[in-house]
Amino acid sequence: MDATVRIIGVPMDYGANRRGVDMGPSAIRYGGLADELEQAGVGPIDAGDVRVPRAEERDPDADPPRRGDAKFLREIEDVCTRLANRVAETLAAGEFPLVLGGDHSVAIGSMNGSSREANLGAIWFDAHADLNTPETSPSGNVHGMPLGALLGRDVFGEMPWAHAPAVREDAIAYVGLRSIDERERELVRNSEMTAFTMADIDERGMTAVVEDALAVATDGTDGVHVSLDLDWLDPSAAPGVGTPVRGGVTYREAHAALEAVSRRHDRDGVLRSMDVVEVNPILDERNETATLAAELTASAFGKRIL
Ligand code: B3U
Ligand code: MN
Ligand code: MN
Repeated sequence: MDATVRIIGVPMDYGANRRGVDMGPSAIRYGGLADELEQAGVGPIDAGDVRVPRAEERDPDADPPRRGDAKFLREIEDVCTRLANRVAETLAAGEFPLVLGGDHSVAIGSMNGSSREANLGAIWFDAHADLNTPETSPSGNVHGMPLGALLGRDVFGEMPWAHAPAVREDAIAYVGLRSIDERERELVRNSEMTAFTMADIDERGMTAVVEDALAVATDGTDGVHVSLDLDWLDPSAAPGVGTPVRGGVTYREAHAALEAVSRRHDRDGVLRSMDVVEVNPILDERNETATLAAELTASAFGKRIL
């Protein structure tokens, strides 16, 4: 990575119904992110955190937190709008935006900002498909909806802060899916996105799958956003997440995946923005998930064993 990396923390847990992922940015910094990035040969600038109003500060007479069937959607709109501006400004200054979540709803802001001046592809490293909308969500939690929002599905089509028309549906590739809601299954099947599940990784190996995902995400786009949800990993390697799902990728497979991203970036500079989300230090064991998040980010940016 030759650009200066600008770290933008987003201590938000509204999309996960307030469960502790708001402490993710601190935990990832404490887990050694700056050191790791330096070992990758990257000069990071820590821009601090985007302000996330605490739920306790809300006007008690304001609308209830639910709007439709999406919890805290108004708060998420406010944070994501400001995050999108920060990401767009970072890119305009020739720097690389690295967004630390927070729950996965922050990707709505990162990708809106990153796609303002570019057609954007994406790689979605996640156990979940995150394609729900308020109409299909079983939980009402917006962290299960960021792709539904970005692609303007259902009510999100009328929300310009959420819908990002320059995010190219046919240039989004999932890697590592293994937990899809019943109604979401058809949505994924009928979408233009490419889905590589855990079964694909079992059969073909991580490196081949990620190289294919990169081919999808770079085809006809100006750059690639990498969205790394730590619940993509097996809970034995990353216990500190809100919704662990067993049968995930191993520690070594995860590094291999992000090293493949980095190799491709070295060849043709495809990476444009990244977020690292869903680290929950309350549920973690000795900050190991946050430390892994820092290490995997360094692998994506060029850290090598030798
Ligand atoms: N698909 C479920 C569960 C979920 C999605 N993302 C996370 N959990 N982290 C939902 O609530 O939409
Ligand atoms: Mn997710
Ligand atoms: Mn997930």
